[in-house]
Amino acid sequence: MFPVAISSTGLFVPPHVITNEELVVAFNAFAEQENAAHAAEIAAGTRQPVPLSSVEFIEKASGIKRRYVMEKDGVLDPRRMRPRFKARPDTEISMMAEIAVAAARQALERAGKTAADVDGVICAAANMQRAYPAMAVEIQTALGIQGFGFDMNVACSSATFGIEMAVNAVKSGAARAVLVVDPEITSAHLAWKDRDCHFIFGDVCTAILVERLDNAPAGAWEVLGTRLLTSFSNAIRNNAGFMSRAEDRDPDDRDQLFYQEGRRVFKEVCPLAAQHMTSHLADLGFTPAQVRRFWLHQANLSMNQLIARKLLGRDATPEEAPVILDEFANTASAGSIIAFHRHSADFRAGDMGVICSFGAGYSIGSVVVRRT
Ligand code: CO8
Repeated sequence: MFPVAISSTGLFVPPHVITNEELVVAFNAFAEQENAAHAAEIAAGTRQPVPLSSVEFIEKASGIKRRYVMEKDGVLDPRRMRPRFKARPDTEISMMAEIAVAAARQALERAGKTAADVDGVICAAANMQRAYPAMAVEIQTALGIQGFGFDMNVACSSATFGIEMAVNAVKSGAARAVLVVDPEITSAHLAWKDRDCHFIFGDVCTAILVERLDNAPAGAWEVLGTRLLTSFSNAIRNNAGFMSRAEDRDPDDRDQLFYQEGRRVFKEVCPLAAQHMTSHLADLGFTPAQVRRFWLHQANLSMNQLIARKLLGRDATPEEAPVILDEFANTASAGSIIAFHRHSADFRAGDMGVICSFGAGYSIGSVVVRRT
């Protein structure tokens, strides 16, 4: 068995920003347009009006202030309310692969490595843009990596679950190094017309290079342990899939996009995530108090504050549980990795931290790392 490290991370930030103000103006224009079109039914009481959204609610309920997206005009067009992507011919790199290659190149460069040092690519994300060929194979080939690639989806926990797969491959000697990439184009499966969730998500891509510790650069992050947990729940779902066509479903049917019971998720997932990290740390011989930083999944600010309080028995400082969702919103599996990418340079050798994701499934994944 080989000791394993996270050598580096990479981050692709999409070209467009949507502020809460812009988002709410577009949503409210859509709501007013819908309500005007159905004024008679609303007056007759046979239809509920679309309620208005507000910047104050979004910031207070979630902590989100803006999000990055691959395309914003379609999202902000009240007659459309979804991104406008141009279909690419099969001869062109696909969008998910393109942003994954950008994040992966940055991770390789930061570790001083090239494609020749890597044996595999795992594309781990909450949704894949096609059934096959696997996104990972396209990304692997575009990067010039010899070896293997495969896709996996555990929603918001895809990245941490992907890290565990990569760690196992490197630990066993099956691969010298594996790149985990998390291209999250959440804007294409978010229900922008639903006031309860239209503000939640943003697009991004992260990459993580997992290597044998003896090959990793100075300052790499030794992986002390990984732990995964799943427990089935209908509280966060998206029913779109290859059977939708056979079911004569409309792509706009509400259940063909992200939907959730947000309050229930909040109540059920917070204790699970705190318990998961506490028991994972205990089995490695540590307590939460010995951890310098928790890079938590970024879904909701109060959720992270509550989890950190359950872990530490007091409020966490911004240094102990850094927040990036104000800038990025919820980026599904990429959130905890962005937090790690942005807030880890100040660690000294020997400092310990935990990357933890939680989300649909339910799924929880934790990765305990120590700076070398
Ligand atoms: N503007 C104004 N008012 C609003 C709005 C709005 N936009 N939305 C709701 N309200 C109103 C409601 O109607 C309600 O009114 P009333 O009290 O009169 O009924 C009131 O505000 C309160 O509503 P909620 O109870 O719903 O509000 P919460 O305080 O619970 O906040 C949140 C809602 C922010 C959604 C919160 O519940 C939350 O963040 N929960 C956790 C969610 C979470 O972590 N989900 C994880 C999902 S991510 C994942 O696993 C990956 C999925 C794959 C990615 C999908 C990409 C698209």
